[in-house]
Amino acid sequence: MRLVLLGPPGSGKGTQAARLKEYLQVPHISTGDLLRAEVAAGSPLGMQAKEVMARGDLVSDEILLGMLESRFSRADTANGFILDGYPRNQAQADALGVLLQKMGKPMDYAVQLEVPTELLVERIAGRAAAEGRADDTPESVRTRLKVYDSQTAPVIDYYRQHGQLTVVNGVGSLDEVFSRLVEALSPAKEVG
Ligand code: B4P
Repeated sequence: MRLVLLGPPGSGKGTQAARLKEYLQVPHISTGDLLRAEVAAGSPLGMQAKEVMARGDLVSDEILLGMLESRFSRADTANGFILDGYPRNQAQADALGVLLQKMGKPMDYAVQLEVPTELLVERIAGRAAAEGRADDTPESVRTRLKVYDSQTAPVIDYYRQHGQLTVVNGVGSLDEVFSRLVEALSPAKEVG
């Protein structure tokens, strides 16, 4: 199954994708994780991305598309993938459409995790205390939420207009949200 997980920062995309990957037996591709790995490795790409990410802004579309093409070329994506964190703007949504069409592998599902803003802020503050991620500072979180509203929310409307969107309530325990996702995806899992 080829699944795109959408939702604001803190909505649980990364958290749920880690569980869904076991359930669906397909790899979890997080553009945030790919970028953080580049930063940790100190690669030229990572050096370019580091500041942008810490501020909470989006890394360039060109870098993201190159990273994604290279990840999709790996054999483990043959039976599908869970894409988490991409697309984040309309240009990325268009690029993803073209890329999947070129590969002859259309997307099966775009799932939006819906969570109210107050709860997002609370969850990210919890992670900041536990993990100290460089972009979980209050200032960066404000920027990330603004960027989401202005650039990523329109992508959700785009998938809705194309009849490709499934909305899942992301409020509740990790198990509750996971059960809702499994239920929402079950017709697609049956047809493979
Ligand atoms: P991401 O890594 O995608 O970061 P994120 O949006 O915060 O989501 P994440 O998946 O990590 O968190 P989750 O909601 O699971 O992006 C980071 C940065 O990378 C971006 O700002 C940007 O700079 C760059 N980037 C990434 N993709 C890009 C792209 N396509 N284009 C350009 N730039 C890009 O979880 C958050 C917290 O909530 C966790 O602590 C978790 O434990 C908690 N939580 C989750 N579910 C919960 C629940 N049900 N109850 C309680 N807590 C819960």
